[in-house]
Amino acid sequence: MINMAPVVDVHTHIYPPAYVSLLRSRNAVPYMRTFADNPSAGERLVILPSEDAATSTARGRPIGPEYYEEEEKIKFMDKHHIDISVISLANPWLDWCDASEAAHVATQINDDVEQVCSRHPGRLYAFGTLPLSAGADAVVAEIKRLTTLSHFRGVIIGTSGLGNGLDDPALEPIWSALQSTKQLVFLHPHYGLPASVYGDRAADYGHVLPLALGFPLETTIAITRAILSGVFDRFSDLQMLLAHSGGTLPFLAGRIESCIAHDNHLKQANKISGRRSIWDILSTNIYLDAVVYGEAGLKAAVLASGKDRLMFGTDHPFFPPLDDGEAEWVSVKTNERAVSGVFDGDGQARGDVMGGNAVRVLRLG
Ligand code: 5CU
Repeated sequence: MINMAPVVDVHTHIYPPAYVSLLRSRNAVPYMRTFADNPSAGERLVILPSEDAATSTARGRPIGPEYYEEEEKIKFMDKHHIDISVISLANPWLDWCDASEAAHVATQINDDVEQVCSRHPGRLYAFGTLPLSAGADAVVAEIKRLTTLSHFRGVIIGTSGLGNGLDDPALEPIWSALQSTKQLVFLHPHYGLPASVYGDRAADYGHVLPLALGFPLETTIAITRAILSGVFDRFSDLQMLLAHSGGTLPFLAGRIESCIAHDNHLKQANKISGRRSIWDILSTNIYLDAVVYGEAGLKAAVLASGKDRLMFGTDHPFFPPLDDGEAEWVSVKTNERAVSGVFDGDGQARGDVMGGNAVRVLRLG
């Protein structure tokens, strides 16, 4: 059966103008700058903690209009036959922002993004930015305000929450507001793992270790802490979309569940019986993007959460081709090919993952 659903990209970032101005005004991570000792490298974006210490080609990454110009997003969508994108501010969001300024900056960025979406009717929707460094009251206020902006369908957050991770009791009013306003939480990594785990030769391998392994493990740890602390027991209607197919959660869910069942500390604290299982949470509260670049990872995601909870994404503007900027992006084709491979012979499911699920869940169009 042919599925006529539009193709929707739920994992696609932008740094709107207000954010770019802030990055250009800074000298500490995150910042954007042309380095005097390497001007031919052009303007560089330095966002990851490990990037600042690096030298030459590993120091930041080249940044151009594809990171901040809306027309570049539309061109990319057209080139890759993407009908609708749900754009989100890229990491590290406002995690670093001074508490006294974060609420104002979040408002400015969300208003910027609302305007961007309005200029492309039917093509762009968004996940909002939250002023997490300003504390729970400011965050709840922005969550409520987002419901008055017509293109927002949820929020993007990093793994640090208010600074103490996603098992922090101080997040409860935020989970409550997100649940009651029915906004999807797009959980995305940024911090990776401590640099020491990558060893002395990590810089020889560019960004591979932090991005390929640090990011997914960071997401896995963050969501597991949320689950262990009972967030989904207390907020049973809260819905989250996990970046990169949940990091490694689909693959490790069985092991986590088994460790819980065999943990004497949890037993003594009476925290084992009555809790919801990870499998139940995965199939009820968790959506996974299909940004995992291979069929094995995607099959684990389907087995864990179900084909009706999986949504295509690209991670644009990250992972552009290294050589031919005009070509279709290998990173995008790899994800598309994985979806086609896993749903070979099931056109309905392929179409749902490529866009139908996002249209239904995010009320697009
Ligand atoms: O290449 C990278 O560093 C990144 C990043 O920072 N954020 C993201 O979403 N994808 C890739």
